[in-house]
Amino acid sequence: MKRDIKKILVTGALGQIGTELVTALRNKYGIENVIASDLRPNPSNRVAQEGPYEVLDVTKSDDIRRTIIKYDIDTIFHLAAILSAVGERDPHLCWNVNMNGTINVLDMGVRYELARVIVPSSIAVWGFGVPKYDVPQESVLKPSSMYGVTKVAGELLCDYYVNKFGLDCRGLRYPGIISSETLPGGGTTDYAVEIFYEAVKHNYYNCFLRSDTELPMMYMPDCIKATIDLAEANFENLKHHSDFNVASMTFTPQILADEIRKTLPDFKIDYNPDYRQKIADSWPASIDDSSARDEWNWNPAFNLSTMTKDMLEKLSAKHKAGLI
Ligand code: NAD
Ligand code: AKB
Repeated sequence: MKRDIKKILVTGALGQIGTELVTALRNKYGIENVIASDLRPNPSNRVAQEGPYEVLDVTKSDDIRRTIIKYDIDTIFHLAAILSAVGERDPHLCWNVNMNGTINVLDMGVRYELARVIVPSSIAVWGFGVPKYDVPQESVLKPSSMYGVTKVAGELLCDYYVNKFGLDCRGLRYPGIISSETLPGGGTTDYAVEIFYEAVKHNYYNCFLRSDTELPMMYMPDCIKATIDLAEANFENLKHHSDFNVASMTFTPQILADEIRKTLPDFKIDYNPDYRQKIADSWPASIDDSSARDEWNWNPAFNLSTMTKDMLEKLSAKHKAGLI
């Protein structure tokens, strides 16, 4: 069994998190040591221009096998997935990519004795019937979305591979991730990213969730820090493996709009909830992340006000430069 992180493969690397995780990993481990992969051939995306990039469909285990051998991979950050909103529109696609993709990655992890496999989970593991606030690490997992079903099964599968095959597999339950680099790929928390783009471009946003929908969120720099910190944590210190709660901030669309108005006083918002409201209503508002704090010193840096200020600065600069 390899132990060190030296040669990394990132699946789903063209997505919202992948584009920024690949850059952070390349800064840390060296450009040539981080292989980005996704479905699209010849993408214009920075991660594919700056360093190694492979076309890799996670539902095809031969694609994964070929890439592990080609680059002598020892660590996989498995980000390829179908998120909640797209998953509700196409549940079979969601099941196929999230479940078959994950078991293919885990099987290759065992076969090639990888040092580590990191598989993100989500607040989507919860459904109705858990407390709305400070959901504990150990809690009932009864999601009502197909995405949530695959995330619960994915966590259980990863823990099974830890116990059955001794594979070092780790995962964390991200809240909604907010970022200014790549747009999100079809989730329920996407409103908290779209609102910033629309505020900067049009001073107006038509929100697909109700004004009082409270959800846990996290700014991308904290998401990247959490992911790399967990990947690098000492295995012996971990009592949990694939299901760490990680929290940062909680707000509603109305609270976020009020925060944006501190910089853009004329910003206006309307609320026209669609099918995503039902998914959001099934998720908790805040979570207890004391296990992550205790086991690998998790501690977020951003809050609502610092995140909003940073997002508006970054997107205003992009807008002025004609990039958005
Ligand atoms: P995203 O939708 O932005 O990106 C996913 C990427 O996976 C896309 O680039 C897509 O092309 C790729 N992909 C889809 N099917 C594939 C396949 N068969 N083979 C290879 N690639 C495929 O997602 P993200 O936001 O970057 O999410 C990354 C991980 O984090 C996922 O596991 C997701 O469930 C989890 N997560 C994300 C958030 C969030 O708010 N972004 C929150 C909680 C959990
Ligand atoms: C989604 O909304 O589907 C994701 C998530 C919270 O997992 N952002």
